[in-house]
Amino acid sequence: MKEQLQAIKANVEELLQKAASPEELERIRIQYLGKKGELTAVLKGMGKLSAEERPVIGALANEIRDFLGSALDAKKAELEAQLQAEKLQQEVLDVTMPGRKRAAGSLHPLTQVMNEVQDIFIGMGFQIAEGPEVEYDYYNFEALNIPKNHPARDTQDTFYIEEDIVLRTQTSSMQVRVMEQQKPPIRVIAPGRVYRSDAVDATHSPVFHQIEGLVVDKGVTMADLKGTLEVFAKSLYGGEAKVRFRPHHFPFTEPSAEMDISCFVCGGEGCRVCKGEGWIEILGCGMVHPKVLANCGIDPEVYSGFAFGVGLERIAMRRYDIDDLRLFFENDLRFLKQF
Ligand code: 2NL
Repeated sequence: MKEQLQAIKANVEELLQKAASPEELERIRIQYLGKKGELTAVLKGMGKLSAEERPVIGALANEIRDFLGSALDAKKAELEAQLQAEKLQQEVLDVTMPGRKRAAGSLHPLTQVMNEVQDIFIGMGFQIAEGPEVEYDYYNFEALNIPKNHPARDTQDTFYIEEDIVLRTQTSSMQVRVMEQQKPPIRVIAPGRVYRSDAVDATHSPVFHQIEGLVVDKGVTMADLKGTLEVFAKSLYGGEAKVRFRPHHFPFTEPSAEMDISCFVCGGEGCRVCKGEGWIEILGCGMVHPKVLANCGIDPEVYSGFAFGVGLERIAMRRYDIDDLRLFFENDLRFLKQF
Protein backbone atom coordinates (compact mmCIF):
# COMPACT_ATOMS: atom_id res chain seq x y z
CA MET A 1 0.00 0.00 0.00
CA LYS A 2 2.90 2.27 0.70
CA GLU A 3 4.19 1.66 -2.82
CA GLN A 4 0.74 2.37 -4.21
CA LEU A 5 0.69 5.74 -2.41
CA GLN A 6 4.20 6.61 -3.62
CA ALA A 7 3.19 5.69 -7.17
CA ILE A 8 0.12 7.97 -6.98
CA LYS A 9 2.31 10.81 -5.74
CA ALA A 10 4.79 10.26 -8.57
CA ASN A 11 1.99 10.08 -11.19
CA VAL A 12 0.34 13.25 -10.02
CA GLU A 13 3.65 15.09 -9.88
CA GLU A 14 4.35 14.09 -13.46
CA LEU A 15 0.89 15.09 -14.66
CA LEU A 16 1.21 18.42 -12.93
CA GLN A 17 4.45 19.07 -14.73
CA LYS A 18 2.72 18.71 -18.08
CA ALA A 19 -0.59 20.36 -17.21
CA ALA A 20 -1.22 23.41 -19.36
CA SER A 21 -4.64 24.67 -18.29
CA PRO A 22 -6.75 25.10 -15.12
CA GLU A 23 -9.28 22.68 -16.64
CA GLU A 24 -6.64 19.98 -16.90
CA LEU A 25 -5.68 20.56 -13.24
CA GLU A 26 -9.30 20.15 -12.21
CA ARG A 27 -9.47 16.80 -14.04
CA ILE A 28 -6.34 15.64 -12.22
CA ARG A 29 -7.81 16.71 -8.88
CA ILE A 30 -10.97 14.72 -9.53
CA GLN A 31 -9.06 11.69 -10.80
CA TYR A 32 -6.90 11.41 -7.67
CA LEU A 33 -8.39 13.42 -4.83
CA GLY A 34 -12.08 13.35 -5.75
CA LYS A 35 -14.72 11.24 -3.95
CA LYS A 36 -14.12 8.37 -6.37
CA GLY A 37 -10.46 9.26 -6.86
CA GLU A 38 -7.50 6.88 -6.65
CA LEU A 39 -6.06 8.28 -3.43
CA THR A 40 -9.48 8.33 -1.82
CA ALA A 41 -9.87 4.66 -2.81
CA VAL A 42 -6.63 3.84 -1.05
CA LEU A 43 -7.74 5.66 2.08
CA LYS A 44 -11.03 3.78 2.04
CA GLY A 45 -9.14 0.46 1.92
CA MET A 46 -7.29 1.24 5.17
CA GLY A 47 -9.75 -0.80 7.23
CA LYS A 48 -8.09 -3.96 5.98
CA LEU A 49 -4.73 -2.96 7.43
CA SER A 50 -3.29 -4.25 10.68
CA ALA A 51 -3.35 -2.10 13.78
CA GLU A 52 0.38 -1.35 13.47
CA GLU A 53 0.32 -0.45 9.81
CA ARG A 54 -2.77 1.71 9.93
CA PRO A 55 -1.34 4.83 11.64
CA VAL A 56 1.81 4.72 9.53
CA ILE A 57 0.00 4.36 6.23
CA GLY A 58 -2.68 6.77 7.42
CA ALA A 59 -0.11 9.43 8.20
CA LEU A 60 1.61 8.89 4.86
CA ALA A 61 -1.69 9.01 2.96
CA ASN A 62 -2.68 12.26 4.65
CA GLU A 63 0.73 13.72 4.02
CA ILE A 64 0.52 12.82 0.31
CA ARG A 65 -3.05 14.15 0.06
CA ASP A 66 -2.05 17.48 1.59
CA PHE A 67 1.07 17.64 -0.51
CA LEU A 68 -0.83 16.96 -3.74
CA GLY A 69 -3.54 19.41 -2.73
CA SER A 70 -1.01 22.20 -2.25
CA ALA A 71 0.84 21.23 -5.41
CA LEU A 72 -2.39 21.48 -7.40
CA ASP A 73 -3.19 24.86 -5.88
CA ALA A 74 0.29 26.15 -6.57
CA LYS A 75 0.19 24.95 -10.18
CA LYS A 76 -3.23 26.49 -10.64
CA ALA A 77 -2.01 29.86 -9.37
CA GLU A 78 1.00 29.61 -11.67
CA LEU A 79 -1.12 28.81 -14.74
CA GLU A 80 -3.58 31.56 -14.01
CA ALA A 81 -0.81 34.09 -13.60
CA GLN A 82 0.67 32.94 -16.90
CA LEU A 83 -2.67 33.27 -18.75
CA GLN A 84 -3.23 36.69 -17.27
CA ALA A 85 0.24 37.79 -18.37
CA GLU A 86 -0.42 36.54 -21.92
CA LYS A 87 -3.74 38.34 -22.03
CA LEU A 88 -2.21 41.59 -20.87
CA GLN A 89 0.51 41.21 -23.46
CA GLN A 90 -2.10 40.80 -26.22
CA GLU A 91 -4.23 43.67 -25.07
CA VAL A 92 -1.42 46.12 -24.59
CA LEU A 93 -2.52 49.64 -25.54
CA ASP A 94 -0.01 52.34 -26.31
CA VAL A 95 -1.75 55.51 -25.23
CA THR A 96 1.16 57.57 -26.56
CA MET A 97 0.48 56.51 -30.19
CA PRO A 98 -0.69 59.40 -32.40
CA GLY A 99 -4.47 59.35 -32.94
CA ARG A 100 -6.16 58.84 -36.30
CA LYS A 101 -6.91 62.25 -37.74
CA ARG A 102 -10.34 62.78 -39.21
CA ALA A 103 -10.32 65.32 -42.01
CA ALA A 104 -12.85 68.06 -41.33
CA GLY A 105 -15.05 68.66 -44.36
CA SER A 106 -16.33 72.03 -45.50
CA LEU A 107 -19.25 73.28 -47.51
CA HIS A 108 -18.90 73.45 -51.29
CA PRO A 109 -18.41 77.07 -52.44
CA LEU A 110 -21.71 76.93 -54.33
CA THR A 111 -23.48 75.69 -51.21
CA GLN A 112 -21.96 78.55 -49.23
CA VAL A 113 -23.19 81.15 -51.73
CA MET A 114 -26.57 79.42 -51.96
CA ASN A 115 -26.96 79.49 -48.15
CA GLU A 116 -25.97 83.12 -47.99
CA VAL A 117 -28.44 84.19 -50.69
CA GLN A 118 -31.20 82.13 -49.07
CA ASP A 119 -30.51 83.68 -45.65
CA ILE A 120 -30.81 87.19 -47.08
CA PHE A 121 -34.26 86.47 -48.52
CA ILE A 122 -35.40 84.50 -45.48
CA GLY A 123 -34.52 87.64 -43.51
CA MET A 124 -36.93 89.56 -45.72
CA GLY A 125 -39.77 87.14 -45.03
CA PHE A 126 -39.48 84.84 -48.04
CA GLN A 127 -40.25 81.13 -47.80
CA ILE A 128 -38.28 78.43 -49.59
CA ALA A 129 -40.01 76.25 -52.18
CA GLU A 130 -38.21 73.19 -53.50
CA GLY A 131 -39.52 70.83 -56.14
CA PRO A 132 -38.84 68.42 -58.99
CA GLU A 133 -35.90 68.73 -61.37
CA VAL A 134 -37.71 66.48 -63.83
CA GLU A 135 -40.61 68.71 -64.78
CA TYR A 136 -43.60 68.92 -67.08
CA ASP A 137 -43.19 71.06 -70.16
CA TYR A 138 -46.26 72.91 -68.87
CA TYR A 139 -44.62 74.16 -65.64
CA ASN A 140 -41.25 74.83 -67.24
CA PHE A 141 -42.49 76.66 -70.39
CA GLU A 142 -46.20 76.81 -71.12
CA ALA A 143 -47.42 78.41 -67.89
CA LEU A 144 -44.53 80.91 -68.06
CA ASN A 145 -45.70 82.28 -71.38
CA ILE A 146 -42.87 80.68 -73.33
CA PRO A 147 -44.55 79.75 -76.62
CA LYS A 148 -44.16 76.45 -78.44
CA ASN A 149 -41.90 77.98 -81.09
CA HIS A 150 -39.61 79.76 -78.62
CA PRO A 151 -35.91 78.94 -79.17
CA ALA A 152 -35.50 77.97 -75.48
CA ARG A 153 -37.80 75.01 -76.12
CA ASP A 154 -35.59 73.67 -78.86
CA THR A 155 -34.12 70.23 -78.19
CA GLN A 156 -30.78 71.90 -78.81
CA ASP A 157 -31.20 73.85 -75.57
CA THR A 158 -33.38 71.65 -73.37
CA PHE A 159 -33.01 68.03 -72.23
CA TYR A 160 -36.23 66.20 -73.09
CA ILE A 161 -37.18 63.10 -71.08
CA GLU A 162 -40.41 62.61 -73.01
CA GLU A 163 -42.33 64.84 -75.38
CA ASP A 164 -43.92 66.74 -72.50
CA ILE A 165 -41.33 66.14 -69.75
CA VAL A 166 -38.03 68.01 -69.49
CA LEU A 167 -35.15 68.58 -67.07
CA ARG A 168 -36.18 72.00 -65.75
CA THR A 169 -34.26 74.86 -67.34
CA GLN A 170 -35.17 77.30 -64.56
CA THR A 171 -36.63 77.02 -61.08
CA SER A 172 -39.62 79.21 -62.06
CA SER A 173 -41.43 75.92 -62.70
CA MET A 174 -41.58 75.54 -58.93
CA GLN A 175 -42.96 79.02 -58.49
CA VAL A 176 -45.79 78.22 -60.91
CA ARG A 177 -46.61 75.24 -58.70
CA VAL A 178 -46.64 77.55 -55.63
CA MET A 179 -48.99 80.03 -57.33
CA GLU A 180 -51.35 77.17 -58.24
CA GLN A 181 -51.47 76.00 -54.64
CA GLN A 182 -51.27 79.18 -52.55
CA LYS A 183 -53.28 82.34 -52.72
CA PRO A 184 -51.49 85.73 -52.41
CA PRO A 185 -49.72 87.18 -50.53
CA ILE A 186 -46.87 85.02 -51.86
CA ARG A 187 -43.19 85.55 -51.05
CA VAL A 188 -41.06 82.58 -52.09
CA ILE A 189 -37.62 81.75 -53.34
CA ALA A 190 -36.99 78.63 -55.39
CA PRO A 191 -33.38 77.46 -55.17
CA GLY A 192 -31.95 74.50 -57.02
CA ARG A 193 -30.29 72.73 -59.85
CA VAL A 194 -31.29 73.45 -63.44
CA TYR A 195 -30.27 71.96 -66.77
CA ARG A 196 -29.51 73.18 -70.26
CA SER A 197 -28.14 71.29 -73.20
CA ASP A 198 -24.84 73.16 -73.39
CA ALA A 199 -21.39 71.85 -74.28
CA VAL A 200 -19.01 72.05 -71.31
CA ASP A 201 -16.44 74.84 -71.35
CA ALA A 202 -15.02 77.43 -68.93
CA THR A 203 -18.32 79.34 -68.80
CA HIS A 204 -20.95 76.69 -69.69
CA SER A 205 -22.19 73.60 -67.95
CA PRO A 206 -25.26 71.45 -68.64
CA VAL A 207 -25.98 71.58 -64.89
CA PHE A 208 -25.95 74.77 -62.87
CA HIS A 209 -27.72 76.45 -59.94
CA GLN A 210 -30.28 79.19 -59.64
CA ILE A 211 -32.31 81.01 -57.09
CA GLU A 212 -35.49 82.56 -58.33
CA GLY A 213 -37.74 84.79 -56.25
CA LEU A 214 -41.41 85.66 -56.54
CA VAL A 215 -43.64 88.16 -54.75
CA VAL A 216 -47.36 88.41 -55.51
CA ASP A 217 -49.83 90.57 -53.63
CA LYS A 218 -52.25 93.47 -54.09
CA GLY A 219 -50.49 96.66 -55.13
CA VAL A 220 -46.98 95.24 -55.75
CA THR A 221 -45.03 97.61 -58.00
CA MET A 222 -41.68 98.05 -59.68
CA ALA A 223 -40.69 100.12 -56.62
CA ASP A 224 -41.02 96.98 -54.46
CA LEU A 225 -38.88 95.08 -56.95
CA LYS A 226 -36.16 97.71 -56.92
CA GLY A 227 -36.16 98.16 -53.15
CA THR A 228 -36.05 94.42 -52.45
CA LEU A 229 -33.28 93.72 -54.92
CA GLU A 230 -31.23 96.69 -53.75
CA VAL A 231 -31.38 95.37 -50.17
CA PHE A 232 -30.30 91.99 -51.52
CA ALA A 233 -27.33 93.48 -53.40
CA LYS A 234 -26.16 95.52 -50.40
CA SER A 235 -26.47 92.48 -48.11
CA LEU A 236 -24.37 90.39 -50.47
CA TYR A 237 -21.78 92.97 -51.52
CA GLY A 238 -21.76 95.52 -48.70
CA GLY A 239 -23.47 98.81 -48.02
CA GLU A 240 -21.42 100.75 -50.58
CA ALA A 241 -22.71 98.69 -53.49
CA LYS A 242 -24.86 100.70 -55.92
CA VAL A 243 -27.39 99.12 -58.27
CA ARG A 244 -28.76 100.02 -61.68
CA PHE A 245 -31.52 98.49 -63.77
CA ARG A 246 -31.30 98.12 -67.55
CA PRO A 247 -34.34 97.26 -69.70
CA HIS A 248 -34.36 93.68 -70.94
CA HIS A 249 -36.79 91.09 -72.25
CA PHE A 250 -38.12 87.89 -70.71
CA PRO A 251 -41.33 86.23 -71.91
CA PHE A 252 -42.59 85.77 -68.32
CA THR A 253 -42.16 89.35 -67.08
CA GLU A 254 -43.29 92.72 -68.41
CA PRO A 255 -41.52 95.05 -68.04
CA SER A 256 -38.26 93.15 -67.60
CA ALA A 257 -34.81 94.30 -66.53
CA GLU A 258 -31.33 93.21 -65.66
CA MET A 259 -29.76 94.48 -62.47
CA ASP A 260 -26.09 95.48 -62.28
CA ILE A 261 -24.08 96.29 -59.17
CA SER A 262 -21.19 98.73 -59.05
CA CYS A 263 -17.99 96.69 -59.36
CA PHE A 264 -17.05 95.33 -55.91
CA VAL A 265 -13.36 95.36 -56.85
CA CYS A 266 -12.84 98.87 -58.27
CA GLY A 267 -16.03 100.52 -57.00
CA GLY A 268 -16.96 101.67 -60.51
CA GLU A 269 -13.61 102.92 -61.82
CA GLY A 270 -13.27 100.07 -64.29
CA CYS A 271 -10.95 97.08 -63.81
CA ARG A 272 -10.21 93.51 -64.90
CA VAL A 273 -13.16 92.02 -62.98
CA CYS A 274 -15.80 94.34 -64.49
CA LYS A 275 -13.91 94.42 -67.81
CA GLY A 276 -13.58 98.19 -67.62
CA GLU A 277 -17.35 98.68 -67.29
CA GLY A 278 -17.53 99.65 -63.62
CA TRP A 279 -20.75 97.56 -63.43
CA ILE A 280 -21.40 93.84 -63.07
CA GLU A 281 -24.64 92.14 -64.07
CA ILE A 282 -25.98 89.95 -61.28
CA LEU A 283 -29.59 89.05 -62.02
CA GLY A 284 -32.63 89.26 -64.30
CA CYS A 285 -35.99 90.46 -63.04
CA GLY A 286 -39.33 92.00 -63.92
CA MET A 287 -43.02 92.40 -63.12
CA VAL A 288 -44.79 89.05 -63.50
CA HIS A 289 -46.57 88.96 -66.88
CA PRO A 290 -50.37 89.17 -66.45
CA LYS A 291 -50.75 86.06 -68.61
CA VAL A 292 -48.52 84.10 -66.20
CA LEU A 293 -50.63 85.18 -63.21
CA ALA A 294 -53.81 84.21 -65.08
CA ASN A 295 -52.32 80.83 -66.07
CA CYS A 296 -51.78 80.14 -62.37
CA GLY A 297 -55.32 81.08 -61.36
CA ILE A 298 -54.44 84.53 -59.98
CA ASP A 299 -56.52 87.46 -61.24
CA PRO A 300 -54.09 90.02 -62.77
CA GLU A 301 -56.77 92.73 -62.34
CA VAL A 302 -56.53 92.27 -58.57
CA TYR A 303 -52.97 91.14 -57.99
CA SER A 304 -49.54 92.02 -59.32
CA GLY A 305 -46.08 90.68 -58.63
CA PHE A 306 -42.40 90.79 -59.34
CA ALA A 307 -39.90 88.01 -59.95
CA PHE A 308 -36.17 87.58 -60.40
CA GLY A 309 -33.60 84.94 -61.19
CA VAL A 310 -30.01 84.74 -59.94
CA GLY A 311 -27.35 82.42 -61.38
CA LEU A 312 -25.24 81.17 -58.49
CA GLU A 313 -22.16 80.01 -60.38
CA ARG A 314 -21.47 83.45 -61.75
CA ILE A 315 -21.78 85.03 -58.32
CA ALA A 316 -19.47 82.46 -56.76
CA MET A 317 -16.94 82.76 -59.63
CA ARG A 318 -16.65 86.49 -59.17
CA ARG A 319 -16.58 86.31 -55.40
CA TYR A 320 -13.76 83.77 -55.27
CA ASP A 321 -12.04 84.87 -58.49
CA ILE A 322 -12.59 81.48 -60.12
CA ASP A 323 -12.01 81.56 -63.88
CA ASP A 324 -13.35 78.12 -64.87
CA LEU A 325 -16.87 76.87 -64.12
CA ARG A 326 -15.76 73.24 -64.43
CA LEU A 327 -13.90 73.50 -61.12
CA PHE A 328 -17.25 73.54 -59.28
CA PHE A 329 -18.23 70.15 -60.64
CA GLU A 330 -14.97 68.21 -60.84
CA ASN A 331 -14.74 67.96 -57.04
CA ASP A 332 -10.97 68.05 -56.98
CA LEU A 333 -10.10 68.23 -53.28
CA ARG A 334 -7.19 70.59 -53.96
CA PHE A 335 -9.78 73.07 -55.23
CA LEU A 336 -12.49 72.40 -52.64
CA LYS A 337 -10.11 72.62 -49.64
CA GLN A 338 -9.59 76.31 -50.35
CA PHE A 339 -13.11 77.23 -49.21
C1 2NL B 1 -32.19 85.24 -65.17
C2 2NL B 1 -33.56 85.75 -65.30
C3 2NL B 1 -35.70 85.62 -64.30
C4 2NL B 1 -37.93 85.28 -63.53
C5 2NL B 1 -36.64 84.83 -63.71
C6 2NL B 1 -40.18 84.41 -63.02
C7 2NL B 1 -40.88 83.43 -62.37
C8 2NL B 1 -42.25 83.45 -62.45
C9 2NL B 1 -42.89 84.43 -63.08
C10 2NL B 1 -42.15 85.40 -63.71
CL1 2NL B 1 -43.12 82.21 -61.70
N1 2NL B 1 -40.82 85.38 -63.66
N2 2NL B 1 -38.83 84.40 -62.94
C11 2NL B 1 -38.26 86.55 -63.91
C12 2NL B 1 -37.31 87.36 -64.54
C13 2NL B 1 -36.01 86.89 -64.72
O1 2NL B 1 -34.45 85.10 -64.44
O2 2NL B 1 -31.31 85.79 -65.77
N3 2NL B 1 -31.99 84.21 -64.39
C14 2NL B 1 -30.67 83.66 -64.16
